Amino acid sequence: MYKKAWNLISKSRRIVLISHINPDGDALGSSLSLYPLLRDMGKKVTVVNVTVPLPVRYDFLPNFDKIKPKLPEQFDLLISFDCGSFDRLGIDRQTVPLINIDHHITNTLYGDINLIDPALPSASSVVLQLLKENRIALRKDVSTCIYTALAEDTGFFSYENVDKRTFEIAAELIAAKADPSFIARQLKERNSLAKLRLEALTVEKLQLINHAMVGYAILNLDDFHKTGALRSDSDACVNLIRSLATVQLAILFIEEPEGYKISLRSKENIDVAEIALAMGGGGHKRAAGFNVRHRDTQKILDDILQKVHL
Ligand SMILES: [Mn+2]
Repeated sequence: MYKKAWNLISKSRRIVLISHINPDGDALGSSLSLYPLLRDMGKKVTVVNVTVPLPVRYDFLPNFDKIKPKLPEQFDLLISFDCGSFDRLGIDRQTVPLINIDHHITNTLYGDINLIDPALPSASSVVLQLLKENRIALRKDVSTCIYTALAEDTGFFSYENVDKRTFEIAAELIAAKADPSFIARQLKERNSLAKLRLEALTVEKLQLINHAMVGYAILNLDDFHKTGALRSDSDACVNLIRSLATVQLAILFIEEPEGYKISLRSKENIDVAEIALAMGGGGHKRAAGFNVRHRDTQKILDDILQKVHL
């Protein structure tokens, strides 16, 4: 499959690299990682993410400023990154071939070629595998993007998806000039005051139920206006809820114009991917999410709790 994918890439002239809406470090890192390589192969490459504005915390990634919010007029190959289902790309169906590069266990295999490996800790690790299988040499701009995506998706090498192989991948990337300390500083020590205020508000609004094993908070549109925080800042908020000692399941309701986005995080005993999938979303065992198109938060909470055995 990796050979077949690279053959298709080699044959294509105008390539679009696209990642999921409300992108995280893996989405942007993995899509940007191929940009300089394909461009230097003489391809016309466009990196697309339909989210505006993009989370600025990733602005240190090489070629971040090249990301466009819209598809170009013409292209002959689409490659998607870190995206479990086609609708999360935020674009219409296309007639050109699609290579789907991902590691979500819930991936719907919507590509013509699907490079999916749920055993890998990041979509960027699947990209690395693609490069290795095809003997493409790493370089600093590429390894920086792949490492950033890996660090973000493993909670800086702390989640359950971390194993010996994760560190071997990291070591390869560091050997190819990715700078762990530089990347960690960019991601961890450039918080906005707005984000810290949103975190404070989350703690203020935190509700604990089921013997404090479930923690949830509801962030309204007004909370984002009031603090000036971006939607992407809410990832840190749901992780903050999970960080409480008693919490096994963290739920964050993020209000949207037509309903809520629900972010789920868990510790060792609860599979939130299963819950999210049952609610029409997807994700990983310990981090997943879904969307609802109504505002009955009590019903959403009941639906979630019904699927959990505490
Ligand atoms: Mn990912």
